[in-house]
Amino acid sequence: MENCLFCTIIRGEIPSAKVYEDDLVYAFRDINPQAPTHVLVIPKVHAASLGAAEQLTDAQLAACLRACGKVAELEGLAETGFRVVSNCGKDACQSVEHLHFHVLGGRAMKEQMA
Ligand code: DGP
Repeated sequence: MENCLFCTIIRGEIPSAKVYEDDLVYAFRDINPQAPTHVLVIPKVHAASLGAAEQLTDAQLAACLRACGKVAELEGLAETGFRVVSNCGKDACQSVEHLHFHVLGGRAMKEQMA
């Protein structure tokens, strides 16, 4: 999508620190990390959030989830653990309207999620 920030990052028009990429998914470091590891996993096809998941194929959605695990492995989090979060809409404080999964790790998380 022309005016979407993350689509612009996928096209390489805005620089990003790539962690992982395949045909369906791009993963890069969050500009404002909230944990020692904070990577965003996004589908290459635009969908605004999980609320618009029907716009993606099952393969595109599955690739995102698989990539979260791959990123965790690449970042050395497979043993210690990691958290995956996807904010959807206003109440969840979604600020970029392109579906993304935050992969967070590198320190012990709090039990409370919200
Ligand atoms: P959310 O609040 O769930 O919509 O998360 C959006 C995340 O995107 C937020 O943690 C900051 C990150 N972000 C915003 N703009 C950029 C950018 O230009 N580059 C990178 N790498 N991350 C960005």
